[in-house]
Amino acid sequence: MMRVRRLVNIVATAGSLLFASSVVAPAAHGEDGYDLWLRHAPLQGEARARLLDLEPTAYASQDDVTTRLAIAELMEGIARLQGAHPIRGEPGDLPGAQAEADFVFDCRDRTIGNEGAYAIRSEGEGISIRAGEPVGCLYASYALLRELGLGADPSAIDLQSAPAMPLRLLNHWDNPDGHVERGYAGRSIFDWWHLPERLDQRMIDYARANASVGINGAVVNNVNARAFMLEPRYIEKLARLADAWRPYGIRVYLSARFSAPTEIDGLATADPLDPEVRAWWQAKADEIYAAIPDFGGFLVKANSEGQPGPQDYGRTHADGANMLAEAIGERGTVIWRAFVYSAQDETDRAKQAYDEFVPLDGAFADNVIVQVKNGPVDFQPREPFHPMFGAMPNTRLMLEVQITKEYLGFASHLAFLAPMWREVLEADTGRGGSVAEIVSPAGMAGVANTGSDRNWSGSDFDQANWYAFGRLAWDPSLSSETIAREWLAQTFDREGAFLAEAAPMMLGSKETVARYMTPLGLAHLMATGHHYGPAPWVCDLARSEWNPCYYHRADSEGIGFDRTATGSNALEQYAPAMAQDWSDPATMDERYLLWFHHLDWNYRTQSGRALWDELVHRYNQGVAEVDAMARTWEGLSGYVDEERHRAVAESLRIQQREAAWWRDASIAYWQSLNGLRLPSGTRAPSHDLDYYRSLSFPEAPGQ
Ligand code: BDP
Repeated sequence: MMRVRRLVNIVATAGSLLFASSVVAPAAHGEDGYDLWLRHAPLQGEARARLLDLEPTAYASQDDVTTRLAIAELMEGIARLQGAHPIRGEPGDLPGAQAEADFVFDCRDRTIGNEGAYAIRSEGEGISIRAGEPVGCLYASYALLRELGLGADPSAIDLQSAPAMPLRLLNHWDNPDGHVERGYAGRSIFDWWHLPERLDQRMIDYARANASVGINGAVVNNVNARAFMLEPRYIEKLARLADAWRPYGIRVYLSARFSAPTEIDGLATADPLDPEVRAWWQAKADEIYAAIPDFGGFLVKANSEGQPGPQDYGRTHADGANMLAEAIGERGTVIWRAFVYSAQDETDRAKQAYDEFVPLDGAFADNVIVQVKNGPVDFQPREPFHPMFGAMPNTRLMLEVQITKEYLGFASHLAFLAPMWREVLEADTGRGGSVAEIVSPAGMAGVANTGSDRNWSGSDFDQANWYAFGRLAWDPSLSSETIAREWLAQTFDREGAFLAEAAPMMLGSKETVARYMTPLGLAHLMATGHHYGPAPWVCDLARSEWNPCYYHRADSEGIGFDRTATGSNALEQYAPAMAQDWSDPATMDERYLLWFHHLDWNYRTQSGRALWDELVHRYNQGVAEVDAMARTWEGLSGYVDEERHRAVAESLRIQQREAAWWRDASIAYWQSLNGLRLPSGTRAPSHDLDYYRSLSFPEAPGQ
């Protein structure tokens, strides 16, 4: 039914509430990316005409702050999609009537399921939104806006969804002084200095962005934690954030430094079996819960890269985790990281987490989750999935991925990470299911890429990785293509011709980076410390496993890490079927070739080319693909506002230069070892090896 649209006041009634917003002129500034995927740009043509049949009026059978938000978000979003420019008004007190509303919310429908589950259906002339809990209604509002924004017919909506895993968390590696470890988007978004009195609007916009993709918690400080963040003054600050985020369904978590009792209160030990230490953590947990009743829990990096932990006292990871779990009790969760490797262990860094944790299976308390990185080394452009997945059937395991691109070109290289995460989630562990199935009772954590940059993530395309993380944690079966197209349409333009060019560019981008940085399963060839740029020649750092040479093992004869039975035998940590897949270089997926095998330079690869030629071929392919991406983007200027188009084009120019640098520096180094000529027709490195070795970037960000 076509109704007369009120152009001055858009009124939504929610039970006994009136929500009003007024139409204002569009803001004068161009697009700067701040609105992320929540722009709700006006629909055009038929899709717009269909949506104009609905009036942004809503009714809800109950009143609570999250339901109000769900309504406000939906009403505002619908108005924007219809072409109005609403600003939010104050909720008023006028009674509303269900019969007059086009959007009817029931956010306490117990038949729908737990937490975020929802059902949205076109009914009569309007749309009904039902959820078991108010946060489900909030997720439903965002889902409906997404669908309508993609052009769905409002009279044929039928959406049901529930989160695949309970914990969908961002992990911020933000320090209290505002520096972000591995952050490439400016300073931290958390203004600890001015909290609790001053709450930046960004904290609300952040919660909103997270909720819109189903993220339901944030660990707000670096895993390399400062003990003082557990002091009372920080608990106050944290409580203010928790209050601001609660309506959006975002719980706060803290990284806890294991030695905090000694550092904050001068206890003689942090031994987890010491009664005084246990009492300290108990009191600390009680203090936090008194201020933040829904505090999520602690994340702990222990006995890893110099962090304190239970092993300092001859205790195990389980002893440490269980002590904290007892202090927290049923109120929250202890998330214990499995990212550990020891300086004393001469075997293979890729094997160490498994060796330390798998014997502890079953020893962790029920409210402990062990958080495992996607691969066994460290967020490399390409790694096989971590062998711990599936190997600890009596322990809840959570998947940790890195949204910030420490090893994938920072914020200047375009690399869409959904395909990488999908590969891990889909991987069949051969031991009770896929990685997605193994982690579904626990969840997924993403190391955040947010910062104070106006566009949040340092580049427009890096927003897509934040978006993709949330969408996959909600539903790991979503295809990368679906996610890419959704994100592009909401962020830039819905035009089919635009999506047909831009989506494939995104989908191949991560593999492109792997080709020009670490082709054929090579890993960890980045420069020391900041990890910016190539330095495969570094062989003299104090700890062997900090050296690129440790990973590539190249010499005059060959290259690669032998992880078969003749080498470290890391393969045996996988289920036999998986180990089998990777054991024969002649038949395996060659993207993992040199991760598992050490081969002669003249080994014949599956293409028929010698290994050396194949390596050079892949470097060149990677560089050519970046050039193609830059051309594709150039051709899309008609679809994207000038400001953002230019910003992406400039990043692509950096990526073109750096991809060539990666290729040339790497080839020059391998040639210095193998003395081989370049395959005919190949362009020689622009400089000699000494030049590449002499480059130094002490100011590179994120260290
Ligand atoms: C490495 C990072 C380092 C982190 C560490 C971790 O270089 O900054 O502290 O991971 O995950 O990749 O703990």
